[in-house]
Amino acid sequence: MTTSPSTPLLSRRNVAAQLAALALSSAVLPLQAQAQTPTALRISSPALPDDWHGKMWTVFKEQLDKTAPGEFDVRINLNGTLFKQGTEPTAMARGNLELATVSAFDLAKLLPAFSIFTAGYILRDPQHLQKVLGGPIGDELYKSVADKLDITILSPLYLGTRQVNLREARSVKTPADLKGLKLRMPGSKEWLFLGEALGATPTPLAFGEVYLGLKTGTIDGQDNPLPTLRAAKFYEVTKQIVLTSHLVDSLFISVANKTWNALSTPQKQKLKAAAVAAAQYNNENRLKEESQLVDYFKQQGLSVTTPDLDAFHRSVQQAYLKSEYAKQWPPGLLERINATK
Ligand code: KDO
Repeated sequence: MTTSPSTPLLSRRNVAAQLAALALSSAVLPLQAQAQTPTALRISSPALPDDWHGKMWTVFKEQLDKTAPGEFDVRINLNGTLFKQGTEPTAMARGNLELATVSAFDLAKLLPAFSIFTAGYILRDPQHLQKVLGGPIGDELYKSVADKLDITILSPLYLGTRQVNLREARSVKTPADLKGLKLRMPGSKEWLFLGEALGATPTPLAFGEVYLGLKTGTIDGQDNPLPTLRAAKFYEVTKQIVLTSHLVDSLFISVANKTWNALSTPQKQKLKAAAVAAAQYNNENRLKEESQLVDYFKQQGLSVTTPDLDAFHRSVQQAYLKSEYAKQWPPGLLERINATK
């Protein structure tokens, strides 16, 4: 058989071409595979769509769509439609949910050290919150959350400073003036204790039922930050806001470890950056709105009053320090929080 002199060259070219094609396909395949099966990120939150910590999830999604196109399938479920308020950490630990905002109250149920952030008048203001939860104290606590609860905290955020909001106006100077008042709180014992520490009769009710509760009078009041009063329209069914500023409240953007551990390092960085951007969007807007809302509520006909804040501080702090909660705070943690400037 005669072979053409060009055959070896051709076949060498063929082999080289095949090898190049192979290398290309193996480099491209994982990307194609990723593009075909984006990681599902279901978000569950009780936030209202018109509240900043509801809107921030769109910021999160848009940022991920830009930085990691086709890698994630972000689905935002607000109004507590996917999981009930407060059940998100368990759903994430069980692998039934990927992302949520969880509160210190939710975490305290499972990790008692966290109850320090459920106690009234510990965090002084939004800046203090940011320094404590965004610094070494936060990092240490997030590590135990990851180890014990199987969820990873991506970013803390400022939910706002909680104020007491009443259906009927009354004179409130000290906690004694709230005696017998049915103050709605979310339904866990940590929340109910806060209501009790304020001097009221705490009444558990889910967030979604508060408007009607205020309208019909099954509750006499509720506590929430001013932007939430606006977004949930509680000002339509209440007559007074008492500026107790009893809790500088936070939430934590969290991801299930099952999801987190399956991500590549660049994906983890992108997810965290998107959470930080979302939190920042929430914080900036919430702070700005908080500073404007007193005037707005007055225009809506509500009376906005300031009680004897020293009396509230003293009474609430004593209630916590005497409680079972304080016994579970790691030694020195309160002092470190107080010393954070
Ligand atoms: C509420 O039910 O009062 C509360 O403010 C508690 C928070 O921890 C958080 O769940 C919040 O509701 C929801 O995100 C709705 O704003």
